[in-house]
Amino acid sequence: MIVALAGGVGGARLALGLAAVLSPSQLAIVVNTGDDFEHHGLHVSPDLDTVMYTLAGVNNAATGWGRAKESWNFMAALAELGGARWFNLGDRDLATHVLRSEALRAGHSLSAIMQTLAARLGVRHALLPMSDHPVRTRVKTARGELAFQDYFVRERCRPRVQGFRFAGARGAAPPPVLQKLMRGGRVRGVVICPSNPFVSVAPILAVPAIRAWLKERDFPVVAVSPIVGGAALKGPAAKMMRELKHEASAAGVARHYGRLVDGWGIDCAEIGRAHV
Ligand code: FO1
Repeated sequence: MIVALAGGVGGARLALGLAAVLSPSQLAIVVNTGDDFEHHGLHVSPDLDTVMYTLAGVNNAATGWGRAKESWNFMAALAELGGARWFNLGDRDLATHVLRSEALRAGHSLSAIMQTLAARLGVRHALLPMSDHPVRTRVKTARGELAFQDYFVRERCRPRVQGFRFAGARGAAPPPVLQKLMRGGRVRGVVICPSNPFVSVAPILAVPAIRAWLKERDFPVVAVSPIVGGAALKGPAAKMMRELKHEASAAGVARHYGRLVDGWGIDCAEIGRAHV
């Protein structure tokens, strides 16, 4: 069994590639939930939904989030009534948030809900939140601490970052299915997908049992660099690296992960740039 650790778009793309060559009994995907937040009374799980929609083949490739063939009547009606417009919820995507919020309120776990929703979209691989407990990425900036979506969407990643905090991580446990996998001795390797090291992968590694499991591992960890030619595949990873005084290169990412990673997949464009 291979376990992939994934965040947003970059993670979803590699997860799709792995799912094309590994069967559901050979691959499980652990997804970041640090970006999750409550919006209009709905529980939004951006990275889980991006991976789910991508594996189901219904993702919106143009935006990198939400669903394909989307319409925006809800947002238009929201604007008409004076609702907040900074976070766009498509009409099709809205169904996911409504059903997930309803099920969470009924006491179901996030992992059980995602298993049901993913199965209904025809996804057969295990899509596992890093925890059923809430973990929220908080972005420390020169303008104070921001909730992740406020930084990423409302402020469009403009504030200079000074660091991150993962509220709730200390008390968070992996979901039961993942705990069983971690104890089962069937894992032959972990792949860290080309996701943002700071806000997509770090929250997963902040779950104590996951970090300890990787530290005491008896299997290899391979990572794919999210930085190609000094830029991120998508999103603010390179900007964050520069603001945190890391070299925005595959070598800089490798130094960031240190001994947690045994082997790297990097783009040839990076070889000339890597100051190892
Ligand atoms: N990102 C944006 O930049 N603008 C949006 O309006 C937006 C809406 C949105 C709705 C649902 C969803 O699952 C994701 C959405 N995202 C949007 C992306 C989201 O902020 C990011 O996917 C992650 O949180 C970072 O990977």
